[in-house]
Amino acid sequence: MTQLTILRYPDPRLHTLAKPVATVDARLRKLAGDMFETMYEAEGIGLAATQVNVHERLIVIDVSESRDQPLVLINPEILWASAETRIGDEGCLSVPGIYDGVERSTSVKVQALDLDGKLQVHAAEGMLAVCIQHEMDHLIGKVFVEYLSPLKRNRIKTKMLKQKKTKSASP
Ligand code: GNR
Ligand code: NI
Repeated sequence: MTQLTILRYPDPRLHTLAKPVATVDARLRKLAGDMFETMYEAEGIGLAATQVNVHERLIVIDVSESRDQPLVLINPEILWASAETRIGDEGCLSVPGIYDGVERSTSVKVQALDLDGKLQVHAAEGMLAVCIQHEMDHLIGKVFVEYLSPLKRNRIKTKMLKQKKTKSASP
């Protein structure tokens, strides 16, 4: 297993459009395993391949308290999203320390391949529905701060760039 490096906003690579996964093979299973290790270590509830600089449609998720309900979504597509929405605070491993409200559908139906290459349909609500929508945005190069006002987004950008400077300057 290998810890992967998570790209930090405003890294332009976070805005890359991911390509569909061509084949579900050993390489992909290894990548999914490494993404779970990286996500659990960072105490996140989801991670999109985009965030580890792999531009393929692959997401790993675990929204359970007990951290023992891993879910892999390969080539995910939203089949249905509820008209009912809710504004909830979101965070992102690529934008550490920032939390703000984002409006999302409260429930979604999504189809995706699993690690056996089988097509599965998932009905999701609550935190899982939010997480799926957040991760699928990453695959199209979208970070949640893009839903915030330009003023907030620019403040976040400046804060992140300052943190980066301090980090590279520290001994
Ligand atoms: O760990 C995460 N928590 C979270 C909280 C609210 C809404 C979305 C998320 S996803 C985030 C992990 C992450 O950045 N995934 O891309
Ligand atoms: Ni994120």
